[in-house]
Amino acid sequence: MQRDLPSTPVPEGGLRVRTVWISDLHLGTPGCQAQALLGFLRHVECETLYLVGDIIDGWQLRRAWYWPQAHNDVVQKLLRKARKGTRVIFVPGNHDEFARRYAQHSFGGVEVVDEWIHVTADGRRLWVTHGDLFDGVIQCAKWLAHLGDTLYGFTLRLNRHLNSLRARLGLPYWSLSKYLKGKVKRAVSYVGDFELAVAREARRRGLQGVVCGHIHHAELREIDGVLYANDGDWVESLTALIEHADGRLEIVDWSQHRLRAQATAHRDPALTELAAALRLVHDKGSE
Ligand SMILES: [Mn+2]
Repeated sequence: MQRDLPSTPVPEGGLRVRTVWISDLHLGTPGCQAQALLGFLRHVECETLYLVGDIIDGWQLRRAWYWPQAHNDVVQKLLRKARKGTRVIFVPGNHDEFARRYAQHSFGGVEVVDEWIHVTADGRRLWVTHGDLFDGVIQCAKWLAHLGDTLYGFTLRLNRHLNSLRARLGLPYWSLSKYLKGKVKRAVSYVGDFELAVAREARRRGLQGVVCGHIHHAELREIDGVLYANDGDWVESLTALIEHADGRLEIVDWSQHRLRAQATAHRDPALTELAAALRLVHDKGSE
């Protein structure tokens, strides 16, 4: 079905695009950067908005209720977009898996689906999925990565105690830290493994690419002949994936976008320079 871009005016420095994908908002947790997200939602108009999972963090809310006004505002803003003519499609993730049982239903104009196939303006078929189906065993190594970072010293001490115990039991020396370091190394390759697994599945399904979230790591590149796109998150990186009217895809880094927009609006050379410098750093970092 051909849809017209919503006629709602876009504020200065805003974006009018065909499609927007956002995920991993984690509403209901202190980590969610709701104000930045609100800023983004106010500055973007699109035909279709995909919510690619981990929108509301049901896991955290079950533990402790955290729901400030800004989080409410985000939900209201999303519903308002749906009312005003944007097609809003919600693909639940693991943190909002409670919504999966409502797949094929619609709430306040928001369509809930398990997964989706998006067709770009230039005819590419992209599988839209949160991506949690692919982490399986590796999640454990991810947890160990944090352990490796912060508790390395502790691990070494534990290692000593463990081995004096092992010695008393007549068992040979076994290096816990070495074991953990091996795990950490695997965690570093976690992102790569994840990307490869998701891309392969997209290809197996005969699609030209995939759009997912889950690992809080925005990315847009070709893997094994298919397009791998990850829209990032609104906890750490404040990123979204957009599709322009001609089908071109792009990652929007919202904090940098705002900085550039402000620099242009004020014609402030210092800000322009800062924006350019940050851009450089970011580009280097993403190599
Ligand atoms: Mn997730």
